[in-house]
Amino acid sequence: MKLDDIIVSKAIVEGYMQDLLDYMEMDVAIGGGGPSGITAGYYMAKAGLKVALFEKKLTIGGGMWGGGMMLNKIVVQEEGKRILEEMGISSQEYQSGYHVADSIETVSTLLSQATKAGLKVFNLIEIEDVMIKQKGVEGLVINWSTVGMSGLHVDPVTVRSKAVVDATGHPCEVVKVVENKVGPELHTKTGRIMGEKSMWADRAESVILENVGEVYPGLYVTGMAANAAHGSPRMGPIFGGMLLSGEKVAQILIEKLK
Ligand code: 48H
Repeated sequence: MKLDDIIVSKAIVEGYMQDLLDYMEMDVAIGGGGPSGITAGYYMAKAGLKVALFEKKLTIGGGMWGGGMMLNKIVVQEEGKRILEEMGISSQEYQSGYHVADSIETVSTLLSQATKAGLKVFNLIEIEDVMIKQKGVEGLVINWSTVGMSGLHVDPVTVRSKAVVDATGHPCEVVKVVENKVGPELHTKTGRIMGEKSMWADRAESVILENVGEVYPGLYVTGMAANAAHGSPRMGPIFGGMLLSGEKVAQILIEKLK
């Protein structure tokens, strides 16, 4: 077969633009491609919602690739083992209730399952703002990550969604944007981002599911962003809460939107 370079280029440009146009309007837009965002996307896509995930980095997987201190293993407690099994991720029981999995297998399998279920992933795109109208948050304002990195003054574009999920981890970037715009109106105890507290895995993992939910009309939190918004501790390299909180936000939105 004789190859035409221009056909290769056209295939990429047309294919990408079709996807982007298709996702100008969707049910749920997820910000951040760590374990909680991918898991949320998996369950929502599986339930038939139209859902896209926007990740500012080249790679998807957030803080999971490096396990604990670059030792690429993660621990999942008993409650989260069910999700590892559903995804087809292998793990070994280290001590009763502590399951160890390979972080590379976990990220790659989660992502594979989520995209096969119908989650659309856009990498290299940064969320720089949200669209707030009468109903609350009604979409995301996005730009190429490289625009922000290079400090270029280039205006973003906007995508519409019925709900937005902040899965940006420790910095809870989307909630931060909303707090900056609306002031102390968040559905937290103080109306503001309360900030993550110091390491306490047991407490962090037991409160995370209570923290998952709507923090402003149309804006939901999951994963580490949920604990950061509500002032709960961090948990280190135990990932059951990330998987379970992704599932929980998906359950809330499936019930609301289906
Ligand atoms: C687009 C963005 C933006 C933006 C950030 O940090 P993550 O892995 O998030 P979680 O909550 O799924 O998982 C947290 C976990 O990895 C972790 O850090 C744990 C358990 N820590 C405990 C501890 O004690 O340290 O992923 C968030 C993703 C990243 O890939 C970011 O690049 C991305 O969000 N992101 N994407 N637009 N503005 N901001």
